[in-house]
Amino acid sequence: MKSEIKITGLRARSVNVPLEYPVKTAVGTVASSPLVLIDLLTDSGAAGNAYVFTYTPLALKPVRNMVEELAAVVTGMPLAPFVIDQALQSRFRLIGNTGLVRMATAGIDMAAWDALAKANGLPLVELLGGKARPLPAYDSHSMDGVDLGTRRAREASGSGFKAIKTKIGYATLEEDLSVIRAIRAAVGSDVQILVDYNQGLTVPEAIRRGRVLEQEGISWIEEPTLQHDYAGHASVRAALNIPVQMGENWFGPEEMAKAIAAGASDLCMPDLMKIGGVSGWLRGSALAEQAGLPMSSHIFQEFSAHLLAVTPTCHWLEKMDLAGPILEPVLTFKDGMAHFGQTPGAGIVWREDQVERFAV
Ligand code: SMN
Ligand code: MG
Repeated sequence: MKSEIKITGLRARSVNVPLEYPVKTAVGTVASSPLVLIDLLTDSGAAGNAYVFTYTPLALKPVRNMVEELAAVVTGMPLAPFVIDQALQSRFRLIGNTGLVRMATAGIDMAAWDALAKANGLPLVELLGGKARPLPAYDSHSMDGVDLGTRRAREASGSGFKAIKTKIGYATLEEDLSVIRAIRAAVGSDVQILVDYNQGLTVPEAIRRGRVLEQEGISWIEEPTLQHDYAGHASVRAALNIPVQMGENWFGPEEMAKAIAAGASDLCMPDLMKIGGVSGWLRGSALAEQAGLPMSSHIFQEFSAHLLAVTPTCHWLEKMDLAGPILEPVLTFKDGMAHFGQTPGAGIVWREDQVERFAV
């Protein structure tokens, strides 16, 4: 491993990428994909590429500015992700390495690991000690209603996906059921249906609706109540026979550890950015292993494929393409499996003409 490599610079650009389908949730809609693109430059010639997703264009500038502010901190440091992570963690001890700060530091962590893999001529999965292999992926849809929901589900199962996720939390339980039953009729009994409430229900309402969903053959119920209410999730989990899923909103392994201690869920799905990048994910995967929690990914499908392949309790990869228009198609899907690992790094290759087109 080439340890004498130095970081020579850091560039951040912001884009707002159109989505084929807006991400409609019970608590709001993501109409486009605001991304901060990070390039970490090194004296080896290898550059680390990564993006962070800011959920709303309102957060694009602050996150980009934070990344740019950190350029002065990391320039001159060795290309050693652990060293960089420790330096950034200690620098933000007082303010708290959470929220937009964590999003920026996680993006730098991803870019550092990508650069290190490239400098060693390895796919990220191999730098981490693993081997690329096809991974089971589910196609992640939105609060699409009956017509679009069944159309997307039929297309996904027709292209080989063995699981699809739909977002629910409509005004009434009856609407939830009508969408689930229409999708079930469209995909048959061999495709798993996952549902995501995106924190939209109170604990009593989540238990009320969950008890009815138990008859529908649902494979997981995601974020049924407020994401920070670990005790509330544990109450829903105790009341239902459907596995409770959560994790996309854990900022750092520290929040994951608290949720696990509270018995909040049967499954977990950290978000690569919020959990703290590759470094945060690796720590989280150890927590999941010790707790016996199957671990899935949340968006960030390109890096997440490499990380799931070295996650002891590897479960599902979420296919939700938030950066496709600005990336070369390195990660591919066939028969419900994600295929990756043919190029050095995590496989983030900008389509510069499209980056320019969607620059903000
Ligand atoms: C989700 C919410 C917001 C943006 C992207 C994805 C969702 C999921 O909670 O689990 O995919
Ligand atoms: Mg979710």
